[in-house]
Amino acid sequence: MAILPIIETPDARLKQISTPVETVTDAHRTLIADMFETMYDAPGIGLAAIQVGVAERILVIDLQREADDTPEDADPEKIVRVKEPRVFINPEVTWESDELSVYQEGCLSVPEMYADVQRPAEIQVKWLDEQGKAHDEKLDGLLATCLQHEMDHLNGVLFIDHLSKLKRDMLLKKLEKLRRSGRAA
Ligand code: GNR
Ligand code: NI
Repeated sequence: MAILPIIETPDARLKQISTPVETVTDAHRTLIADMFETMYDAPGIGLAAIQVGVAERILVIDLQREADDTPEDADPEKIVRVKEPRVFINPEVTWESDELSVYQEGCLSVPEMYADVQRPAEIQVKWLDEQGKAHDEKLDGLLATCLQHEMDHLNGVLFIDHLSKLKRDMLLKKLEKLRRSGRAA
């Protein structure tokens, strides 16, 4: 297993359209294991292969929600998170709700910037898992939001592309300033 470097905007690779996986191989499964390790380390709740430089339609998600029995005043270091790793290969949205939901999104490729994004609240999605097995499910909540964010990456789209040019340029300027002021890496 390995923690891979995460590509950040304005790297042109993030604009690439990723290609479908024809057959899921051991090499893909190794990449997926490395993607989980990279995502947990970041930390993040999702990661698309292109964010580690691989232009294939593969993404991983783990919402890592807090265990239901976590006390309100729990020490942040000790909060137990429920691990629920999910792999999506060649995901396709076949239906989306008219109802929208707004979520304050962030992205490991646009570090430390956050903005509200509106997306369909519910989606019907089909995909393959790491064994090549087909799935078809209706998803909602943060999982639907995160999956749409990740699927955007497969099409070269970042969450900031959903904002007005004014707002996007503002966030990119802020990020540039943060980098100049000596943000690590
Ligand atoms: O860690 C992440 N958090 C997040 C929050 C709201 C909506 C989407 C995301 S995905 C992001 C990790 C990432 O950049 N995935 O591509
Ligand atoms: Ni992202």
